[in-house]
Amino acid sequence: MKLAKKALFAGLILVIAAGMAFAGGGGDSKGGVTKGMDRKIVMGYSQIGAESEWRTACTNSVKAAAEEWNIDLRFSDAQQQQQNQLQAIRTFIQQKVDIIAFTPVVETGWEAILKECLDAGIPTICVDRSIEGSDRVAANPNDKNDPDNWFTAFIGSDMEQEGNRAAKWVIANAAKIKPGKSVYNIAELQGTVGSSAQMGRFKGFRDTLGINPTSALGTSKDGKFKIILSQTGDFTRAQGKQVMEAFMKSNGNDIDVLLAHNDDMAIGAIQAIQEAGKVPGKDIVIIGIDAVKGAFEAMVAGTMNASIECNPLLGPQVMETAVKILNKQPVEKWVVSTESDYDQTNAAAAYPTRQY
Ligand code: GYE
Repeated sequence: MKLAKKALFAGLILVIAAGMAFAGGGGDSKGGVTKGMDRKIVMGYSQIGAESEWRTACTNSVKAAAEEWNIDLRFSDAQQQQQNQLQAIRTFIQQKVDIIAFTPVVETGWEAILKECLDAGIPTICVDRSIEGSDRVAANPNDKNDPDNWFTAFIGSDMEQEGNRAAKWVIANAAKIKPGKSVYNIAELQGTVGSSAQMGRFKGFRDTLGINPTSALGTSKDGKFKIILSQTGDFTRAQGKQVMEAFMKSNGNDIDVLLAHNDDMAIGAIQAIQEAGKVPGKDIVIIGIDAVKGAFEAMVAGTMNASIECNPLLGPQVMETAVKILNKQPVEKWVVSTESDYDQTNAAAAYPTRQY
């Protein structure tokens, strides 16, 4: 710990010195240039899109941090399409940017483009969602075929743990809200299929409940929890509502608990539940993930029960890591976000301090 602090301190001095050099020895610029560079760092950033409140907060954080760090940001919105991300990254390579940051919409399909980045000598940072190898350091740093070398750092949450936390909350609270049931039937709205956020939350939720993590539907070993419906709503409010409408039509009287892989889908589902004549937060216990403002409003209003925080304010860490990488300073392979859980017992108190 002491050592880590020292390293951080030394890093900060270097970063400050670099910033001062760029600002002509004065000002409070935070970085933006590296040793031996007489211009701003140029960062290409491939964002997924604007599918949720969380994503908007993440984008705003990245843009604000780039300004604060005096980094020239080339921002590209892929509108949910991996193809657009690949194209954007290829353009960044052609433009010879100094560093590339990207949020992979899904986990797979990155090998070729990341090898192109390696060949061009452009380091990459994976933000928010991960790809294979995000928590491992390669045995041989020069082996291009080892996925552990395909990007330099990953900055984001532990999605599996978020699934664990959601399940823990259900185990501790479902019976308080709907007492006297021998089995709690669960419906699930999954995120974008194949994304690390969807896969991690799917597995973590089942693991903690004691349900087979390799299948969508199933019953816990103790027989108390049963996932009876599970479908993707692609992380959007509109699709969350649409899928929940179908769930209400087929099983409206059977659902006790809803897990939504993000708050936007939970908020869409709340509407569908109300339109089907049920009381969200009472007839159906609702848990979302993200802890965006919309979820706090719903928790305070009583229509949503809990939200597991996932921190989107990753911009400052992305910029700090980029400057370190370009200064050839050591960085963590995975910078894990720290997060909290919220429900109706603490939502009102926390709401005024929420930044997103
Ligand atoms: O939970 C969801 C978003 O990847 C963690 O993507 C992110 C997820 C987030 O659209 O709201």
